Amino acid sequence: QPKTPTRDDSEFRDYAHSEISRDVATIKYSVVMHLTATFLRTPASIDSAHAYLASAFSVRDRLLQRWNLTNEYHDKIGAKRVYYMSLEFLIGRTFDNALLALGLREEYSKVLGDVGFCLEDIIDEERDAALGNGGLGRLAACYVDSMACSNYPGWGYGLRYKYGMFQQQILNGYQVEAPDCWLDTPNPWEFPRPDVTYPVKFYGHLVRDPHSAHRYKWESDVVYDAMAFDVPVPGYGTTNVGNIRLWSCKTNTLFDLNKFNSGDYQGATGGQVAAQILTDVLYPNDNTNDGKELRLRQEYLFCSATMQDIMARFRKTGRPLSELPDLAAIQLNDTHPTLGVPELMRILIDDEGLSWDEAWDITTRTFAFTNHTILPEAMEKWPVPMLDKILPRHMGIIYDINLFFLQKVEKQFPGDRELLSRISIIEETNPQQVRMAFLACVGSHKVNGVAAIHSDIIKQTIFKDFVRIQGVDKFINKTNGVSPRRWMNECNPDMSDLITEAVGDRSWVNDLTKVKQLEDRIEDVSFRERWWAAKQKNKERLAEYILTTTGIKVSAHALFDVQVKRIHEYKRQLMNIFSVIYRYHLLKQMSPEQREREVPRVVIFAGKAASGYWVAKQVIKLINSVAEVVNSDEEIGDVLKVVFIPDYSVTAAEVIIPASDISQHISTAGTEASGTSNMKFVLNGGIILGTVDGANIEIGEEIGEEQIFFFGCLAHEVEDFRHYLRFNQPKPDAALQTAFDMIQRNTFGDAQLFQPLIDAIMRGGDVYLLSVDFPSYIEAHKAVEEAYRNHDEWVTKSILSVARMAKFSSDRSIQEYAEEVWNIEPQPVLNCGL
Ligand code: CGF
Repeated sequence: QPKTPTRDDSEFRDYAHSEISRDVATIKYSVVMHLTATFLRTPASIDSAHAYLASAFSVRDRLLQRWNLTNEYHDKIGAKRVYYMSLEFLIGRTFDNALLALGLREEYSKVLGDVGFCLEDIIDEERDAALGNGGLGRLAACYVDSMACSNYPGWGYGLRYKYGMFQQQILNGYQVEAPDCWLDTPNPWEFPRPDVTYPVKFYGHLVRDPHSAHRYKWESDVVYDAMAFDVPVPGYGTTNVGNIRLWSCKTNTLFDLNKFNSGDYQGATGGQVAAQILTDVLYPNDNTNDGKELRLRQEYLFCSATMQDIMARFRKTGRPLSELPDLAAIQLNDTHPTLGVPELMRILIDDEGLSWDEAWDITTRTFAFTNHTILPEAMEKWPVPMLDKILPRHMGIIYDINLFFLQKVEKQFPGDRELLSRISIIEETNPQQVRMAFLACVGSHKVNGVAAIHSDIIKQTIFKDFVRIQGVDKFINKTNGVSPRRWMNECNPDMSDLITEAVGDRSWVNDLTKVKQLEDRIEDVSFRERWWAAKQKNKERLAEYILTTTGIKVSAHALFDVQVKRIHEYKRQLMNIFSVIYRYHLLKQMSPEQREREVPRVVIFAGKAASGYWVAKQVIKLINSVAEVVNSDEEIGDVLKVVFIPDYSVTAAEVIIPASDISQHISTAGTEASGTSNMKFVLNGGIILGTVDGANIEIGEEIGEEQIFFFGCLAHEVEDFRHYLRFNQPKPDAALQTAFDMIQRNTFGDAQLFQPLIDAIMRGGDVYLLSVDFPSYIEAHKAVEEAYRNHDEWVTKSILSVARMAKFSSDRSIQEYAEEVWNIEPQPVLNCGL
């Protein structure tokens, strides 16, 4: 071994550890340097796109410096880290978030102003990082934000999709999907790591180790390289910077020079194309599992690279493998990363030479699993033949995991064959299927749901037998939360200033329990007026946004009634639009004087439908068809407007959510695991109209039932209603029947287009119970309207709600996970260097 010369690195260290000066002149210099040296701009060729890029790169310099410091420190002290494995991270924009975290917003505003740009316009140059479908991916982004802000050593792991969530266009009322080429322009918020690359095998065959019953050598020619990109996650008001490590399939090593030399140009690049496809696209399905082979390969590439990386970091510590769970906690965000379990087993047994029992003990002490849904269509299952072909070694490990598990259960409950077949990881269908939720459950030491009701439901349904077998303590609840940085401080500056005034400083951004102090201001007339003015300003901003995105002019003085989320039958946008139709009918019956007395309302929808989800797409079409008729009805004018905002995204949500008066979270009871937008709306002073479902329930408990409008049947009643409707024709009330009649009379265009939506209720068993909940839904709308007329009471509700929402900070969720699941501690790097 050649000896590395010892060098004095103290000077490098000093520079690396001392913060780049925060004064305006230094920032200006760094922006100008990036403009000229990174982007080759001359003063004449600077445009706002490059002003954004250069500013973002200069912010990134600071983040990366802190990134290094954070990781160097956590390595040095041997801190235990949590690894949050998620196939989705719905990050949105980073620039503004980073400026606020670093406390440099004013400085950058000045710098950009000095060179003729307005910070707000520059912020608008950034494209969303939309590497997620909806709640699950956004939750992951909030969680890594909270880890950084609360100084927990934690990383996210995910995939760097070349095409994120598709762009939604509305053409003739229909959703049309276009690719999201978000990496076409430089992405300042990632740092490529060619030095962090791992080979990932697929297919091939196994050679048994003659010395061990459990060890195999996996031989395969299909090997792809997964390369890391690090995405720094700014910590607000702390030096700590978190990280999301995203894997991308590297293609350059797959160029076949021999084929090229022999003239087979297509063949020469064939391997590259096959590899690249692996990390090209995010599957645009929320709450559905479509079982595509490419998706399985994506999942494995992700899991293998991640497990190899975690092991490489662990090996550097020199500690024995049995101590892996003392240094690493791995959280499975849904079942998508579950192949991490057999992959870690494979590494520990085949590469490290551990026995099965040693490996299993380490694995189950390391992993924990979050379930996000009980919808049957979302349950991930992989056909055994497919898994066996692509990952022969893993299929073998899964068989063994199942065998040992079933043997244990057989000992515990001798002779209960029914039980064995219910809990088997392998489902005995034709072909057999691997039930990923069961594999995740068996391979983890803790399993949690994402809201109290949901955690109870999973214990009574999919994991009922597992509770009996493994003990109830393994199954816990961790109610979701959202980041107050993005979902209050960043997206609602005026309301945030008022909270800061009430609290005395801005510390509530990292400690949401302080918003309680808003209650002291509840009688303060000037405060209340300014509170309402802030809401009004947000509504004007949204009215402007609606005008530019849809061409529809709405009055900011109307009640803003918002339902924005993925379009899904269980979320019941259809029930909402039926109620709009009914309202339209009522308005048409009224005299102009009567209409004058109505509360004017703008009903706002946004959300994407999975590209193959026909019903959801028809719902979008119906909403747009109703909008067209209502909005052009001069008799109706501003009393009712209907808007479908296209291309819902994190950035759109940041404009829409702060502007709501009421928001609708109206899933059939028991179907929405938690919801997180419900939290965001209330944290922005909006009121919920919702069912007794998901986190709505806990929000009601926290803020008081006077602050929330509940309606609809309860979760425990759902099965009885469904059973009844399987054998009996639904009986729509007069209001719902009116909506059906209007559609069927071609009021909103060709009735045939929408008949299947009505048929699903009238002939298809009304699975989502629209006919059951509609009467109480209409009553709840009336109650909302009455309450809104009493302006003073409404403002009180709005302030009280925010004041009592501390529980729904993702900081609280992360602290609970840290203490009860991961066993990790905050490790601030404040006194180390910077
Ligand atoms: O996860 C969801 C969301 N649609 O992504 N689930 N999944 N799968 C649930 O449906 C939401 O209720 C939940 O809030 C979210 C995050 O846990």
